[in-house]
Amino acid sequence: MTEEKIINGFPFVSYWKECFEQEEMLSRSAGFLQWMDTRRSVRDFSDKPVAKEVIEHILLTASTAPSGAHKQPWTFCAVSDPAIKKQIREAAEAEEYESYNSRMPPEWLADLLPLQTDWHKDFLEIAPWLIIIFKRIYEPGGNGRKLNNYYVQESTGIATGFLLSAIHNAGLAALTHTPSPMNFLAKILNRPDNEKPFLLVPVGYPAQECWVPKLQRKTLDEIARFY
Ligand code: IYR
Repeated sequence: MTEEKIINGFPFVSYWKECFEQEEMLSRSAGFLQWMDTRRSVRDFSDKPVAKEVIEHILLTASTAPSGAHKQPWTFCAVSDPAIKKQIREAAEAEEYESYNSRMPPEWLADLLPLQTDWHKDFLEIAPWLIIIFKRIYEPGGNGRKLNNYYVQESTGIATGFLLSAIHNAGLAALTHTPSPMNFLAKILNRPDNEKPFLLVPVGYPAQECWVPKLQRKTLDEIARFY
């Protein structure tokens, strides 16, 4: 049972968490690794609809992420309206066309070759949902006052990680898409000045025929140092 008490004038609740014996901990951590390792960034989506309630659960899961001073400095815009998706695709493709043809240096283009990406972004109209994550760089405090948020970039990044995990857990696929520059998203979605686009995540079922690059993840030796 949750207990409550006041510490220095502020409400606290007792925290209880199920703990596991060593053996179960090992098998759970290995199982989660195996499951998360099946997540891939997908560019070939099916247009099969996904229930709004599923998206609501995914967004609420993302919003369980920790954040600086618990300010939760994020807004998620979930778009299923075909007319808005079309607008987003057209604006994204216009930026991406410029990027691929004149803005990205040869080294960057060479790094992207194994992914076989280009400026065409059909998935922005095909995927049933586009989730656009905005970081809230401040909170409007009334009378033009701006209230602080903290570690906005880190907090929004963590929430996005939770979002991607929740999408994967639901059995859906996603892409972390970064059209650059992204300001057109704030305009199309009519977002206020305190919100800046962070990432565009198409969500849906993978297409019946869906290909992803054959990638290798770094080994533990390459990513970790134990002290
Ligand atoms: N934003 C472009 C280019 C791109 C950049 C990186 I770094 C990628 O990992 C993949 C793509 C695009 O989405 O095509």
